[in-house]
Amino acid sequence: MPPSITSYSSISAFHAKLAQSKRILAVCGAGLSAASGLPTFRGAGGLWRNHDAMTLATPEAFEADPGLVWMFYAYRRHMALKAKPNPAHYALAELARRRPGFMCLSQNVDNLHVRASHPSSQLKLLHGSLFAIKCTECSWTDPNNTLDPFCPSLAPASDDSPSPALLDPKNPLAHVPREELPRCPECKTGLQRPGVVWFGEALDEQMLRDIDEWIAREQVDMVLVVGTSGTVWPAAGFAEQARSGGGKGGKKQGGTTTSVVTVNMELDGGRGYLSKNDFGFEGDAGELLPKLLE
Ligand code: BV8
Repeated sequence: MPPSITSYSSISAFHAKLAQSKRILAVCGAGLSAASGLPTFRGAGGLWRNHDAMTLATPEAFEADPGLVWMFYAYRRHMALKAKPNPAHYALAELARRRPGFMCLSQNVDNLHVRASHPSSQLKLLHGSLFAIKCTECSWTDPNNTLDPFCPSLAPASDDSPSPALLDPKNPLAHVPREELPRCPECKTGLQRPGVVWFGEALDEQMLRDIDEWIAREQVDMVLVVGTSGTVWPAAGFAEQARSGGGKGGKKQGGTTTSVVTVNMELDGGRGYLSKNDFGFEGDAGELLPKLLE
C-alpha cells in the first residue's frame, strides 16, 4: 500500500468480501473526480471565487442573476471538458462490465463516468449533467450540449483557461445581462439553463423509484461510498437504505451482512465506517479504487 494511502481495513479481507458479493452499490461524490483535477464543493477547491458554490446552485440564484450562475456553470463546463476520466472512473466502469449486479449512483455532473464508457444501464446520474441543457419554462431539453463557450457572452479569456476574472475574487466579474443569455428555441420565452438538479429541486422521480426498487429487490452485499462528504440528501441516505435491505420491506435474508466501504481522502480518523463488517480506505480514490476493484 503506497505511503499516500492509509488503510483502516485489510485489502485482502475486502477482496474476499468483494468476491462473495453479488449485489454491489456505489454512491459517488465530487472526491471521485478530484484526481481528474476538478474541485470539490467542500474543501480547498470547494469555493468558487468568493461565492460559495452552494449558494449559486439554486433556482433562486438563477432567477436573481442568471448571468452570474451561468458564469459558474460555464466555468465548470469548461473545466469538465478539459478534464479526463481518472483510473477510478475506469475501474467502476470495468466493475459494471464484469458484474451485472453492480449499480453506480453518482452525484457528479461532470460527465466523466460517461466518458469512461460506464455502461448506462448501471449508472444513475442523481444530479443530472453539466452538459444537459433545459428550458426554465417548457419541457424542451438538449441532452448533450458541449458548446464551450456556451454563448459568446460567457467566453473564457483564452482557450486553455477561463477568464481570469472568473478565478480571481479581486477582479470584478463582468455582469452578463439576461438578454445576452440563450432563450429556449421551443417556447421562445424561457431561458436555457443547466440540466442539473439544484438545491431545493426534486431529483427525477422515476430514477428514485428505480433505485428504491433495485435496493429492495435483493440484499445489497456491499456499498462503496466513494469521495463524498455525505452531506447532500437524498444521495446521502442510500448507503443506510441498502444496509437495511431497502427499508421498505426489502428482503433482508438472515445471515447476509451489508458491508459499507468508505473510500475518502479524509476518513475522520478512521471512524469513517461504522461496524466490523465495514471497511475504510483513506486516500485518493483515483489511486485506491483501481487497487480495490482489480
Ligand atoms: C431534494 C448539482 C426535495 C448542481 C447538486 C433530506 C431529504 C431531502 C432533501 C434534503 C434533506 N435535507 C436537506 C435537504 C435539502 C438539500 C440538501 O441535501 N442540503 C444539504 C446541503 C443539507 N437537498 C436537496 O435540495 C435535493 N433536493 O431533495 O428536493 C424536493 C422534493 C420535492 C419537491 C421539491 C424538492 C437536491 C440536492 C442536489 C443538489 N445538487 N449538484 C451542481 O453540481 O452545481 S449537489 C452537489 O453537492 C454536487 O452534486 C456534489 O457532488 C454534491 C455533494 O457533495 P459531494 O459530492 O459529497 O462533494 P463534497 O465536496 O461535499 O465532498 C467531497 C468529498 O470527497 C469529501 O468528503 C472529501 O474528503 C472527499 N475527497 C476529496 N478529494 C478526494 C476525496 N475522496 C477521495 N479521493 C480524493 N482525491
